[in-house]
Amino acid sequence: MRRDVAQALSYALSRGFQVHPDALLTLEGIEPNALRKLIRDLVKEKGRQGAHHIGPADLDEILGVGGDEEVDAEFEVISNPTGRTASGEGASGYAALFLSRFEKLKAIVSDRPEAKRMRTIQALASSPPPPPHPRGRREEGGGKEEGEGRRGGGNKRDDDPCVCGLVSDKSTDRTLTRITIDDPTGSVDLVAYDEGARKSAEALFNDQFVVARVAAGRGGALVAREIMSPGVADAASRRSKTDAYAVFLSDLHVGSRFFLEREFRYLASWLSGPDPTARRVRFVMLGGDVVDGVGIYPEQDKELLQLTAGAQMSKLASLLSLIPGHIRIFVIPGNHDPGRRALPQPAIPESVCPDMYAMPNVEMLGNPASVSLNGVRVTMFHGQSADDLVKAAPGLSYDEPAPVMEALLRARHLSPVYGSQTPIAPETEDMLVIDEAPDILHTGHVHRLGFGKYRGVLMINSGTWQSQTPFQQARGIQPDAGQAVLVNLKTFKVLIKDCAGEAGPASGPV
Ligand code: D5M
Ligand code: FE
Ligand code: ZN
Repeated sequence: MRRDVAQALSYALSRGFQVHPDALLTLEGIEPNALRKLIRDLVKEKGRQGAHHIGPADLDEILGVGGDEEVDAEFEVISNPTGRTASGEGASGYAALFLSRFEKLKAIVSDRPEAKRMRTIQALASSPPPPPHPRGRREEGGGKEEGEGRRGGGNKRDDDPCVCGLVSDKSTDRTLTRITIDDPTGSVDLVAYDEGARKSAEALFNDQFVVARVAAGRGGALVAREIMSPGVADAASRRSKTDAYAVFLSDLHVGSRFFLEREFRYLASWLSGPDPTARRVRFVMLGGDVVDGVGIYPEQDKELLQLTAGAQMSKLASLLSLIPGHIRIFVIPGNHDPGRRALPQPAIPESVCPDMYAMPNVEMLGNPASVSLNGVRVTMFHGQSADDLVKAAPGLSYDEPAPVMEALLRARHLSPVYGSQTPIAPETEDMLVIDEAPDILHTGHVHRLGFGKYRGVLMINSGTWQSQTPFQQARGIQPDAGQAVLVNLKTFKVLIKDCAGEAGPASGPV
């Protein structure tokens, strides 16, 4: 217990008061300076009433807790895979998934300038662009770069045809990068020579959607002069009219011996307390791995306190019930949570957590899901695909989540790589395409805090509430644990509530 809380308690006890344990939790959330005055006022007031018991309701009354009335708390679920999953079978199922991916993304780029010059791969093969202008080649010095050779030749870049498709192969050597892209009409090999195109080609992920501006090269080759990922348009983000806050958390891993229960309780009591920011919090977003699960990795039971998924979920429900009821809590699953493992994941099923579904302020959603909070569009995704991206791109790492999130927004897909680590179900609709750019993208999974802005999208990777596990230690993963991320939905200012630091040193290992 914090020293000042212990002092406040002994002050109340010395005057013949009993203090309910839940009231103590609230006291833990009050700043030390305010606490002394508060306990004296309370003892005086209750003494006048002839009562000698201090409960949570007394504190709520004196603190005026219940949230500031003038802060809006409107929400709407915009997209949620629960009840919409309709997996196909085997190869034909995946063909339908990739067709859906292609069509959705082609529609997304249909308002871009390149769209006017878009051809199908079949049309490009049957009437390829004209060969490089001879004079241009001479000027380039022996035609060392076919694509660039046309520059001096008078052919305007605006005339180049474009194709789009999903990347099915990529290879790179000293002088060029080759990519193969597929659309429903066929497949084409493109080579990228010049620096800009090569850089873009090298940053592509397998199975991601891409647009290429092409020209004829030597010997019938097709040159990619420009390679464009769909990305998101640079738009002003939608904002809340009032100073409502959302708290972003993920990877609680309730059930694990390493779950930071004390720090989480500290956060819940802070949210219940008088702090002016806490009183404006209206939403809590849980980005998956809410429990540690069962049988997720070998010999996991040695690291568990609750040995069944049901017991872990009940424990989570009891902890979430410490968060005031006027705060709405959104929960999506991650790779540790009960339910389907392949993306998109429906919500954690009711059968394993009836008490979560019974809570009036909890919304159980699938992964990924998008919600509007006071008009601000938030896309939540656990972030499993970070494993694939970190493996595929030498420039990306587990330590820095923001560049990984940016790569997802550029690809306009939450899990572009098929057949690597992240399991993806053969849905007839690809629900992992980012149909509409969010104002906030929230991910977790890598257990690190990370923030960034990409074209007006606020990117938040929200760390963890689990201390370093033996697996993470072996991998050199240093988690950011017990840090709550708060966002003012009107200003988009980000605050970090360091619950690990403020809750004080742990009393000892569990
Ligand atoms: O992920 C916990 C941490 O471990 C997170 O930093 C990602 C990392 N992780 C998860 N799976 C792997 C594999 N297979 N290789 C390397 N790193 C991994 P969690 O989902 O909580 O177990
Ligand atoms: Fe996790
Ligand atoms: Zn995870």
